[in-house]
Amino acid sequence: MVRHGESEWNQTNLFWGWVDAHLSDKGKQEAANAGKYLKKSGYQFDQAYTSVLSRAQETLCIILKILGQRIPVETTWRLNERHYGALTGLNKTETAKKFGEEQVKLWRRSFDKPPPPMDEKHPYYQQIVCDPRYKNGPPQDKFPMFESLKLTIERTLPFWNERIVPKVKAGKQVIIAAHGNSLRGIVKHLDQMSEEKIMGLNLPTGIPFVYTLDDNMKPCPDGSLQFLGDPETVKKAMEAVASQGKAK
Ligand code: DG2
Repeated sequence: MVRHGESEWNQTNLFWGWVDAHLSDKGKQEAANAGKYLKKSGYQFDQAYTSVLSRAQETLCIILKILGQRIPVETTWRLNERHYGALTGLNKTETAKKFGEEQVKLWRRSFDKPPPPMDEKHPYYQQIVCDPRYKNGPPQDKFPMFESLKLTIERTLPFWNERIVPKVKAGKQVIIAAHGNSLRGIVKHLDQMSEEKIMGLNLPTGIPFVYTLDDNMKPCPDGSLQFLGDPETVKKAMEAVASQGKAK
């Protein structure tokens, strides 16, 4: 699995959610580094999965190009970033100054406390709701206006169980290029992490992590959340993501 490389909005520290964004130059470089690391480690994949958002698709495309692989790619809104509701488009530091770091941490990392909903007057409402990439779902009457991690997991897991699990059980190697919070949801599920523990997990951009699963789709010993990268670099990248919500 890999969280997409830095996007233009990660760069400017905005809540991004379902707004589409492209990779920044740094993000393209991160994706290329991820591809090189995977190649050096000997990875080859049979099937790829990604969200309907450009930053995840561009990351996958760069990685597969470096691996020299053309494989089936399935895209789904169910792997999208969580919907950040009314926070979408706001600067994370400014939001922490206005509402306090604790509140922003709860909005970003709590399991079930959602951000305030996006209403029809929100500057990104039309762009998201009318985007043709959502013509195959979610259904209009269930179109989210906000999502907590809990709600994100509830719409990601059906795809995991119905589309990804059968491939893995058939012995296929799969790669998932998605987002900080849709991937945190999958990690929480696989590692049966508590609500408290998942609060402390910040996934860095563009650093792949590997799960090796047994026949019951449980992580094998040492088969859980193995980052492909120098541990010090991974640690710093995780801390940098956590500190995006500081009021500094
Ligand atoms: C970020 C995650 O999503 O933000 O929507 O702002 O993975 O698509 O860049 P991504 C966003 P945090 O939950 O880390 O604040």
